[in-house]
Amino acid sequence: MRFDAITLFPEMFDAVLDYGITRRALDRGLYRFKAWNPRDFTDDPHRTVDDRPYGGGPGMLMLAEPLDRTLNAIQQDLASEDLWVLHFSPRGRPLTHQRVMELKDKPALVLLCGRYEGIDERLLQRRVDEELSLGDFVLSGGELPALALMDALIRQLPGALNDAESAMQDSFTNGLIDCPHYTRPDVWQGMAVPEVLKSGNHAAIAKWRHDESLRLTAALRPDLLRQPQQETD
Ligand code: 9D3
Repeated sequence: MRFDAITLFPEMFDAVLDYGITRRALDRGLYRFKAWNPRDFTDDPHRTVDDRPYGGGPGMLMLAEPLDRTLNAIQQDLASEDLWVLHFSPRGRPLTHQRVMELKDKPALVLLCGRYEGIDERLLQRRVDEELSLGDFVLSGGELPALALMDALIRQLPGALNDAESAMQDSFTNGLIDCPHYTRPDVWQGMAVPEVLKSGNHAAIAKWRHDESLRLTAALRPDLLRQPQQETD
């Protein structure tokens, strides 16, 4: 799988790709990543990527032309491969686990990250396949949402997780909130670990964990109980 990010801040992507599971997956050759800076596709001395909005108002917009040229360069770089262009935007559809699992089947994702007040609408109309949001709160740009999608997607690629990580993931993506977890010591600041977890009775432990998942889901996310259970893949 291949990711190409269009961003004014390419270094932001190091924050995820240099560490942990996402780094290990890169080392294992499970995906490729390239960041493209639209500033490199300008031809004026100031390397201008933004301008003021027609009609007035605060803030600046990203120019269509440098982004169009960047997309053309990516298209050339990929040769025949089919591009799917994602634009991260507050107006997009909120990202879900289900959509992450579907996007896994795309061979090449382009992650278009806006800054300032956004992007000239004509570029979006001409080049974007899908708009995604991370939720109803305001960020400063599309880079963090793009990184969130990459992280969510890369950990689903075959071979990205170790056996233990995979087993854990399988039992916990069932649409319920995870049960509580405990490690040593046995008693910490007067609080003991639930006895059943030390009983060695695996059936009792499994039942306790499931009951706790249901209890926490009902208390914290009752909305999850009213929709069909989510599948892992
Ligand atoms: C004043 C109107 N705002 C639109 C709701 C302007 C505006 C806010 C935030 C314009 C751009 C941005 C930058 N945000 C993103 O690029 C973004 C985002 C977000 O802010 N929240 C949740 N998901 C996303 S995905 C991209």
